[in-house]
Amino acid sequence: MFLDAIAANCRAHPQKTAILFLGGEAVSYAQLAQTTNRTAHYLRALGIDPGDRVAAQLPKCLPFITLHLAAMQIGAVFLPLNPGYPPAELRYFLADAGARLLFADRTKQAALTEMSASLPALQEAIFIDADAPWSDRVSGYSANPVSLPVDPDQTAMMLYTSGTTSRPKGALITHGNLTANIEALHSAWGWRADDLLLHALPIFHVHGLVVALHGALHAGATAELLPDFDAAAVLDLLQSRRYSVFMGVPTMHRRLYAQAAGTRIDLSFMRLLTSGSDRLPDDLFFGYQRSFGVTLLERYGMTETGMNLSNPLHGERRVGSVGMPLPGVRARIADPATDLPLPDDVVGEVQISGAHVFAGYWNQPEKTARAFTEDGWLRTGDLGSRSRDGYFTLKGRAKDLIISGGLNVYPPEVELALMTHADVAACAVIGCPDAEWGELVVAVIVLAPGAAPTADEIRAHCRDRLAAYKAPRRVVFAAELPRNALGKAQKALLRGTACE
Ligand code: MLC
Repeated sequence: MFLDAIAANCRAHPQKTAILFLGGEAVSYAQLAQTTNRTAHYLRALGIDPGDRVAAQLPKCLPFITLHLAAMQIGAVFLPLNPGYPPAELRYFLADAGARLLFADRTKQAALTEMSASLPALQEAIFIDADAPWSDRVSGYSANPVSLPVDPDQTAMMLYTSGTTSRPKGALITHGNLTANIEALHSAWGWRADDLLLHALPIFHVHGLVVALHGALHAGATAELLPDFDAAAVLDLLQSRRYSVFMGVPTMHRRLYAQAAGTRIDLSFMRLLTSGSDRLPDDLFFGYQRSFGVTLLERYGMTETGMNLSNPLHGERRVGSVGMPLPGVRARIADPATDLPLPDDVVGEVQISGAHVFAGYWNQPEKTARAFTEDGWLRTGDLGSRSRDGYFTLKGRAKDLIISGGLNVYPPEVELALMTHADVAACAVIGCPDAEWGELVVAVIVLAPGAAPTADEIRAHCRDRLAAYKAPRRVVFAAELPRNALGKAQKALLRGTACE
């Protein structure tokens, strides 16, 4: 399993750097193993049993990583949470998951203490100073692994994804899922022990955690972590430290390309530059070839599955395509109405099966059942087609979803927040195309009679209730919303009028 691979790397080269926090501490494989083991004992001493949910709303730091690995070691369920969630959103995740522990940044203590005390399942909220040495906190515990057998079917992580019609749901990712994913990526992308990864992604999503960080640790490679993405810093580092691997979302690649400003910067020494979490625009694919002398490798995944499809490491990386199924992954294009497979070159729903596909949604048997076809394939909600030679191309979404900067935003969630504003009589949230962000969240609002709030007031209202990336970038006031016979807002029409 994935954890066994890390343990083997610790034995094979204990002194090698596993993780370097750029501008901060270096952590060897031996230190990572020891700190993880001590943290596992610490969690046990706090009363954490297999299956208990351990939540972390922390920046990119060693405590986050060791809590993640330690929770998995003892069969607990790790629940990573975006530090940008305001208390109202955080409360929902903790309550829904029935989290027993929350680890949060010390700076959040005042804002979260009262909320966490109101959650009956939450035994304790532990506030930590992410910069203080984590080893101090766990130094009193044994450095040997906790010997609790962990089964591949046990849940390792719970990752919240929003829904088109409901509040966010916790996707249950098992140890077997993680292992299947990482082994597939290891062979498809040729991960090597001498790889050097520049990690500039958030660490609480599949992309940054499972694809990038797990990938490096599983290979026994070194991951160098930046706390945030900054295009100038990343471009300098890629050249000066000669990384072999970098992974990003299209918005990051757009900024790196803009940073190069048309000059030729040779990155051809890099082994692997990937793009994912949103579709890669063609001009960026070609722009990278011209500016950096590299061909981006585009791949396709989702929270519920990790990675599904990828362009090849060797062979044709096809512009506009997300490639072919990874080893162990089965992918098909099916008619979304009947779930019957469609011929090549016909657009239908992308459906996936394999050992990497999640176990279901936490406490949501009906939603889990709806996510799968009768013959067990996962309905991704993404539309696409497959070429005769096996390359998949995404063509849109069957679901009402906006992707902005590689983050999924579900319009109904934003609409719910907007409707709690007294001045909003009706609203529809749409995604408008944007060169940098892919799409921007735009709210079209019909005001209550006599109301005259400013767009900034509306945005501030959303930001109090939702993470900043979900808040509308633009607010358009309208006299009415175009509606269909069923009374539903016609978003396709709105996109035509409200997106400039
Ligand atoms: C930040 N903002 C966003 C945003 N990110 N708004 C919309 N969409 C986003 N993705 C907000 C900020 O809060 C800020 O608001 C304003 O936009 C400008 O911020 P910024 O400083 O320019 O943004 P930055 O912090 O640089 O973030 C941009 C980014 C980041 C691209 C680096 O969004 C990012 O790291 N994206 C990657 C997301 C990711 O990892 N996705 C993987 C999901 S897993 P204000 O109001 O304060 O000015 C998955 C599966 C798979 O999808 O296949 O990978």
